[in-house]
Amino acid sequence: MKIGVTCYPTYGGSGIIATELGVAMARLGHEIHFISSALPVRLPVYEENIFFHEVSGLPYPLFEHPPYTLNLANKMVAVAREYKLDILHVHYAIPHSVSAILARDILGSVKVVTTLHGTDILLVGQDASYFDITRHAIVQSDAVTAVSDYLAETTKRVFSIDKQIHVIKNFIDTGVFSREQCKETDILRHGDEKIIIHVSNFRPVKDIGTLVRAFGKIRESVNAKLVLVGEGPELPAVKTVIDSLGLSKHVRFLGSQGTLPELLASADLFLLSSKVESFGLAVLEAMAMGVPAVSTDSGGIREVIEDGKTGFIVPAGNDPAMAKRAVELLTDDVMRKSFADACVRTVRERFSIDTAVEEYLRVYRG
Ligand code: GMT
Repeated sequence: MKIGVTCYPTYGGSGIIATELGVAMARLGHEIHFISSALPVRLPVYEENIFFHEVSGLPYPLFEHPPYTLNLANKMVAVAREYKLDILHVHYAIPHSVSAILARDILGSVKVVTTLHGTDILLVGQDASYFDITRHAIVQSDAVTAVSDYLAETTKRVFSIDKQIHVIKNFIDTGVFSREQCKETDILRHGDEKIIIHVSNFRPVKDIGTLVRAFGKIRESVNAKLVLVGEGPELPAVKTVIDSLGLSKHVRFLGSQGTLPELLASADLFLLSSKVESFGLAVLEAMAMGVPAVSTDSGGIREVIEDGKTGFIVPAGNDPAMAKRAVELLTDDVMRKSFADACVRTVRERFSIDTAVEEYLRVYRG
């Protein structure tokens, strides 16, 4: 098949899923055209069957807000015509799905598949300023997928939609995320300290304040270091909280990193404190590396973590509960090893990339 893929190119789970899915399909012989504002961060554009088309628009003084959605639709039309695309697969309802529907109106033939990821539904799409356009995008897509049951059910309820939403859970390429693939598995540790890691795009929804306060409580009984990976708007505020709690010398900020498997492999525990999370791909990546998580009970996280077996789930905003579970795991080597083994097994059995690719291809053909 010939497939156009649109995603946010920067760090973030939806772009990662779009990229890994596209690459896996290209390796099966499908022709994959990424149509995006920049090269997606993990895209090996040199590989066979992978193409990248950058969206750009004419700057014009009258355009106080450049109409990217229109430039994207226009690029989708051009690429679909030139390469005879069968499918436009867009990750995120807003604005990618709207652009794809407009492109389909112009082209008349291409099929639009929309994958819902998270805040396009859980936060932004529900705002009055986006509600009707988001609903329209979902209803008008030829097929819609969601990354968790929670997200599919929430979408149907919030937007009063009875259309089928195919749930295809996020997945892991264990050819990349496995300890066997790592050259180093202890690059973060000094001495006998425990390593706690968090990876995100540091937005308000991640509630990092709760995570940092939990870390402060963990340090009352465990010699631990917190490693924060990623970048985002909340980082300055996070640094202020860390300073005010006197934790600065126990926290490392690594920014966005390409060596994620190695970093995860050096951690003992992953912490996630989100207020809402449709899935929590970062937790699944940690699990693939044998790192259990303590996470808040935020939406789809129960579809990823089995409480008491592959991690612990605590109420959102509750730093004492998060700290208590973290200390349990960090101080009990036998428990941590058994959770770690269960994590790796679960990822291989329930979140394989091969199964996900088959499911997406079935939706394309549907
Ligand atoms: O919507 C977002 O918050 C951004 C998005 C992203 O690109 O990282 O995250 C969402 O999609 C991921 C991949 O499907 C999920 O793992 C995240 O849980 C989801 N984020 C939220 O629901 C907050």
